Amino acid sequence: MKRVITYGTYDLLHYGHINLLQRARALGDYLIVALSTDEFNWNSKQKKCYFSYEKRKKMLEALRCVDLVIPENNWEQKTEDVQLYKVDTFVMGDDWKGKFDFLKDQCEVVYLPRTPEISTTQIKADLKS
Ligand code: C2G
Repeated sequence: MKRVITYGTYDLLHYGHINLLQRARALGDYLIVALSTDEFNWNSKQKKCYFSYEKRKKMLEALRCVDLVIPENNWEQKTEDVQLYKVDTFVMGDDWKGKFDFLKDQCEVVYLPRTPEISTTQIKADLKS
């Protein structure tokens, strides 16, 4: 079984996220999503989530392409996660291109093109206008 992992906040889940998750899942047989906790988002990513971790987790778990959701508590856990979950492929959108190449000695590292026209920032801006 080929195991894939990806990381993110996934707040205001939108079709750009879904595109990424479906492509990530298609690279293997089992997709793990390491979901940024509220604390990690606030303390390390300066992101205030609209939906709590539990609500974001529930939405991701409802997706057919997602097999497991685990917490992302810090930037440093990726190496351990890849070992612990026996990950074959690490996937991120290409806005992160190159940032996680240090994992290449543990697993395949794949950066997928982002869905260009959609972002949570854009959604919030559109709702204000
Ligand atoms: N994404 C995408 N297309 C978009 C928006 C996002 O493909 N229009 C991808 C991102 O590239 C990322 C994933 O969807 O791979 C989740 O995006 P975010 O929730 O914004 O995640 P981010 O804040 O980048 O956190 O340790 C890594 C971080 O947790 C990544």
